[in-house]
Amino acid sequence: MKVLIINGPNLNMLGIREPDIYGKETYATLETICRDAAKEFGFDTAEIFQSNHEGAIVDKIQEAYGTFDGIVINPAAYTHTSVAILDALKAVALPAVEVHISAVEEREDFRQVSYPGMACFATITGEGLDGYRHALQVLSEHLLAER
Ligand code: CA2
Repeated sequence: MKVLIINGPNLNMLGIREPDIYGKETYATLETICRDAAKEFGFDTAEIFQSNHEGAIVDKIQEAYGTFDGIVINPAAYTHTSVAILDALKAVALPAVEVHISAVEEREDFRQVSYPGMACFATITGEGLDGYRHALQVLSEHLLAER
């Protein structure tokens, strides 16, 4: 099983600013959490990709077609704006889980819509960086049940 983990804009700043919302852990820690959890839940390959550019994220999702079995995605601010990322997820039709570090449902009105989430079979919010471990567990269970 191969998983692609995608992180959107500014998540590379984790641990540097806004620790009250996103915690004190750095992006490097997030990568370690993802690699360890991917192994734990039976993924042979876990590629972790971060970009601040919408088109680069769309390109990466397209490249996943035929290469990866599933996607875990935190589109960050593009969550609330990007029909392009939604369309890319729909186009590749890979099982995808959306993850957010914060409890977006308890935040501002503009965070109450998720376009990419409309193409995801599960959404995990408000669990901090552990949410990525949870997302990988949910994706693994889904892929194993599909076999
Ligand atoms: O809670 C999440 O994971 C979000 O996807 C994070 C996004 C936000 O726009 C979404 O509404 C919810 C923001 C990511 C920015 O990350 C930063 C990390 C450290 C310092 C500043 C920003």
